[in-house]
Parts: sequence; structure tokens; C-alpha cells
Amino acid sequence: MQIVSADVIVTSPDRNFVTLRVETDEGVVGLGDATLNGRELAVVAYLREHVVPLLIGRDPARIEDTWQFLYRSAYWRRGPVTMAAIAAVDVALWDVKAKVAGLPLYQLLGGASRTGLLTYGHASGKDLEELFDSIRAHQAEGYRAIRVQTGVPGLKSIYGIASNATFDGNAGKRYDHEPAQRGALPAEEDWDTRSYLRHVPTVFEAVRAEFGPELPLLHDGHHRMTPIQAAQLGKSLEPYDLFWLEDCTPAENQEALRLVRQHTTTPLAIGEIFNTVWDYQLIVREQLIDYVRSAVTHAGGITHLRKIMDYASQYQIKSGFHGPTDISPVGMAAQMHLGLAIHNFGIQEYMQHGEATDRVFRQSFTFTDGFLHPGDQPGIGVDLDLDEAARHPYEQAYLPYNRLADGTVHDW
Ligand code: CS2
Ligand code: MG
Repeated sequence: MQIVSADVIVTSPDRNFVTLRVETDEGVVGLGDATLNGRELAVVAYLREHVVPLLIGRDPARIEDTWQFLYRSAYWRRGPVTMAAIAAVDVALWDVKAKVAGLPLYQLLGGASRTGLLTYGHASGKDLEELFDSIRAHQAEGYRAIRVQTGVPGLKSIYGIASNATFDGNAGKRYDHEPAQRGALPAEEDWDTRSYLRHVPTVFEAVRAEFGPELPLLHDGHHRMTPIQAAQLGKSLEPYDLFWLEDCTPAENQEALRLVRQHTTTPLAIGEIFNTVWDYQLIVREQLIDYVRSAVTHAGGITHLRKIMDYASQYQIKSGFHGPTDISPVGMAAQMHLGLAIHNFGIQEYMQHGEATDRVFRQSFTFTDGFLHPGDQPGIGVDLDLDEAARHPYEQAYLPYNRLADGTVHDW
């Protein structure tokens, strides 16, 4: 069998998505997600100009060899653009291999290690009343674990707060927070860590008082604290028994987590912006995190994320794969198959896509009573409607950025 075509499909139903579609000489189609929020076209160019020419004529069954070829022959390694491009090829080839085998992908990855994938959803509110309503709304949808993000008094706009009418076609319906905003320039937001550190513990105290001790609660620090501030927050949240505190500090300097670990037992999750196992080497080896947050789409596909999870399993570190709306249904489905098969699964993030997206990407995965399941269709279980995709051309969109009160640029 040979790959005879490889197309890069760009569509923007509710938001921008980039999908690689490979086809073999026997008509078997494989899909891979290559969406890099706010930098989508960089991956499109990398794929179209540099990778697609290398795929034509290749044997789609040689997945590991193709991975190594794309990683090593590029000479310039790692990084979000390269690893998203390699991820799209990898997942598309796994999709083809599973379809040729007539099996759902998880069966090729060792079979199911569980009956479903515990998920968490994004509850948020600019104040406690709105937040409580959002938590109840997510529980009513079946979510058994809830990520809590709130507004901070004194700050105009802040990460993670759903606003009405996020998606043009669904005005009035309150949607999960979609961070990328359509427009020619990124929006500037304001930030103040001391106000945030004073406010967040009071929110979790109120949520525990209202919803009790059992409900698993998660929070995303979104890379905004210094190590000692992250340690302070982790410690002040200990009484509220969080499932995890995520991205508490930028982790380019992996050693930064030593100081956080020194001061708090709040479980830590990191890695949604990590792209390779090398980004995890020290923090896994020194047991400085409890959950791996990478997504299949951004960490070199199924082939590489499985290696990261194998490494993490030696340290009893579990998965917490990144699952916001900027991971397309193709990327979500692929990581559900991996999550179902690996032993050290922890939890899966699940922000639900908009209706227009669901018309472009027909999915066979299910969300029942708080658990996701990839389904049992051969392959990864997602089909791309090319005509529907063509109806939604790309629209420039950027993630916001932060400035402090004195004008300094800060992590968003
Ligand atoms: C976030 C994301 O879901 C999360 O944990 O950190 O919403 C993140 O902001 C976006 O994926 C950025 O594109
Ligand atoms: Mg996050």
C-alpha cells in the first residue's frame, strides 16, 4: 500500500482547525489534527511545503519509521510547529492502520484498560453566583469533575471565563471559554498576581461549602505565577483538596517545580505547551508533577505521547491530556483511543465543540454520564465532510496577551 495523496484542510466553523487528510492507493483515508491555536498557518505551510512531498509514495504502515524520518531528517527538532506537523502525520497513519485492520485504534494500542474515560469540564463565572450556576450546568450534563475558573475583583478580563455569545452562530448560549478571538490583532488583558492569590482560595472555600468535599475540583494557573507564588497558592488551596493545580508556573525552567513541591502537596499538572519527552525529563524523574498535560496534537502524535506516558508510568504519573476546543475532534478522538489503552490514565479534559464544528467533523465518540469513549468504528472514528469544511474559510484569530498595571508584558 502507498500514500497517493496528502491534503491540508483548513476550516473555521466555530474556530480555526487544520487537518491533514492522507489517502492510500487502496482508497483508505487517514486524518490527523495539526491545529496550533493562533499560529495555525505556520503548521499549514510546514506541512504543505515540506512534509507532504515526503509522504507521497510512502508505505503508510511504517509509522515509527515515518515518525523518526520526519523528526531526524528535518535536522531542526522539537518545538510546537514541527511537533504538530509530525503529530498530524502520525495520527493519520494510525487511523489508516486501524481501518486496514478493521479495528478501533485502541485495539491496536493494546486494547481497552477501562470502560470509559473520566472527564472534566470547564465551569467558570465572573462571580460566585455565575460560577455556581456553571458548575450545576456542567453536573447536569454529566460531568463528574469540574475545573473552576473565576473573575478576580479589579481585573477587567481574565483567562477562562466563559462569556455569552462566544460563537457567532450560537449567540445567547453560554459557552465554554474559547480563548482565541477572531480579529487582525490580539486582545490585551490585564493581570495582577497578588489580587488573584488573595481571591482564588476564597472561591474554593465557597465552592466546597456549596458542593461538598467529594466533587473533584481542578484549577488552571495558566503559567502566571513565579515559583514561590505557585507554592503559596498550592499551600493555600490544600484545605480544599484539589484534584490538581495546573500550569502553576511557566515550566521552561523545569527546576522551578522543586520549590513548589517543597511547600505544597496539592497535585500538579503541567505540559499542555510541551512537545516532546525531553520537556518532561527532569520533572518526571524528580517526581515534580502528578499529571502529564500534553495533547496528541502537540506532542508528536500517538507514537510520541505514548512514549511520554510509558516514561511517566515508571513514576506513577498519570495522564491529563489537554482537551480544549482548539484540539479538533480528530485530535480528541485520537487521544481518547490512547487514553483508553494506557494503564496510567488519570483524567481527560473535555471542552465541547460548537454545532458548526460537529457538522464538519462527524464523530463516533460518546460522552455518557461523565465518561468519554472513542467508539468502536475502525480507525479513530471521525470523518471530515470536505464540502462542509469548505464552507468555513480560515479567519485570522489570536490568543490574548497580558500586561501588568505598569505595562509589563506578562504570561497569559
Ligand atoms: C487551557 C487552554 O484548557 C486549558 O487547560 O490552558 O484553554 C488554553 O488556554 C488553550 O488551549 C490555548 O490555545
Ligand atoms: Mg491549561
